[in-house]
Amino acid sequence: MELAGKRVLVVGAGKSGLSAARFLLARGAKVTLTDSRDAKELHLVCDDALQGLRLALGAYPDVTEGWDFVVTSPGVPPDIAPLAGARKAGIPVIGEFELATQHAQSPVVAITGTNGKTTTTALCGQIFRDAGYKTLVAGNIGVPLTSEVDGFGPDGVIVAEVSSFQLETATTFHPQVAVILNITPDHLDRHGTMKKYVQAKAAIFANQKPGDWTVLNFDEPYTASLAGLTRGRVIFFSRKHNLDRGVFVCKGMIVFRDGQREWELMAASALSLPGNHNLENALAAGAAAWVMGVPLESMAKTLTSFPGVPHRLELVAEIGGVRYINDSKGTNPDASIKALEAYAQPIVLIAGGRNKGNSFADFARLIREKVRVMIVLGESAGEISQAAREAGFTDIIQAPDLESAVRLAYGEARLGEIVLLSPACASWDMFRSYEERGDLFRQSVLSLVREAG
Ligand code: UMA
Repeated sequence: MELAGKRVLVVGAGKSGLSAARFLLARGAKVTLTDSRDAKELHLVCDDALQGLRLALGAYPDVTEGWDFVVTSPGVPPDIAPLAGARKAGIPVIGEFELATQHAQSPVVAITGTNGKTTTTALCGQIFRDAGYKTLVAGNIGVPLTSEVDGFGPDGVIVAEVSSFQLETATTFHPQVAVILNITPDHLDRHGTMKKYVQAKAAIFANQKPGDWTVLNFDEPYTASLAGLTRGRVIFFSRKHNLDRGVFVCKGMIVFRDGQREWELMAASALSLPGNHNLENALAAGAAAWVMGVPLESMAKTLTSFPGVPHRLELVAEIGGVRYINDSKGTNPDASIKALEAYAQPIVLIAGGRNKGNSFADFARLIREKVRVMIVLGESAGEISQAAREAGFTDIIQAPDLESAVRLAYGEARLGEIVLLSPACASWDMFRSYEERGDLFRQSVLSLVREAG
């Protein structure tokens, strides 16, 4: 799409909005950036790339006329009045991610799912890099695609983490490989129903053609059920079942089978990342890279050496025989269940934050099994404590903030145990992002390391 001279309203002055504004300005568009928050709250710093940007902060401008199209940020609900008004007035509304993909020249491997998308995206990107591909990793992983897509060219591969929010505002997005890792209840406060959430995820393959690939989790009912809806070629991955065609675990070995021949890649136990959920992430990343032609030998090397991503079961330190793990990216109960399941040792758990409309019942049952002491904080402290008590677990301490929670955990943890920050909730009640929460956990643990000498 030719952008020069186009009048564009960008909604949301976070990472995505600012990046979209820079991208559009560089192409000669006339850009206005709006946000419900005012300049003071936003602490906006305008760099050279934002020269010529008009601002409408603190309140949205009239969206019904004067715009060729609107670019919105993933965190802005698509049904808020200004966006609904623009659509009603016939003004196209697209997401920042959609804008970027309209200008992407290299094939896209897109990865979505309720949990594991960041790890799988980073791992898949590393598989391509190690195999010698020119690789761009971007999207929901924290790097808006508009900030990187310019000049990347047609001779590489783009590995994109895509959220349901980004998919909701994607209209023409067409990945050559679409991966859905799993779909369990999350973001129901935004999507309303599970049906709508599944629909948003399924949009990842809506524009695929028969030559494309759709990688789906065979073991997970919502995801497997989507196989009949894609026009792409389906390739399943499975941790539990042997497949005629796909990537799966058989007698402890990771196996690739193309319908006729099969290849044993490596022992599942040799993966560098812990836990069954990471095994699933590795199967999915492997399947995506395999259909794009990455040699299996190179893949095995990456899978045994990949160090993981920050805030996701990240080992911060070991103090006095206790390991401190930062899983701040555990922003829903399902993610935190996977974190608890990844360890055999007793756990001192730090949990709580903003509940995104989820039930804590299953999480609480696993807490009773795996956790020795739970330290709760944030808006949902009471709700999580109640769910735990109902499940028969009562060793609960309430902390006023994260630094105190880490100190309390330090006092409680015994030799050989794990102190795990896995909140099962979003960070937005106390922090700007899960990264900020995880960084503070890391700093608090590292100051204990210094004190311990
Ligand atoms: N805003 C409005 N009106 C609204 C709502 C928000 O003006 O009704 C404004 C806010 O005041 C704020 C801005 O919008 O200034 C924030 O936009 P945003 O929430 O889209 O945040 P970004 O900084 O652009 O970050 C987004 C993703 N955030 C969300 O989807 C909530 C980041 O994913 C992503 O890394 C980034 O784009 C780059 O692509 C984070 C996330 O939590 C990690 N994602 C969710 C998840 O993984 O579960 C989906």
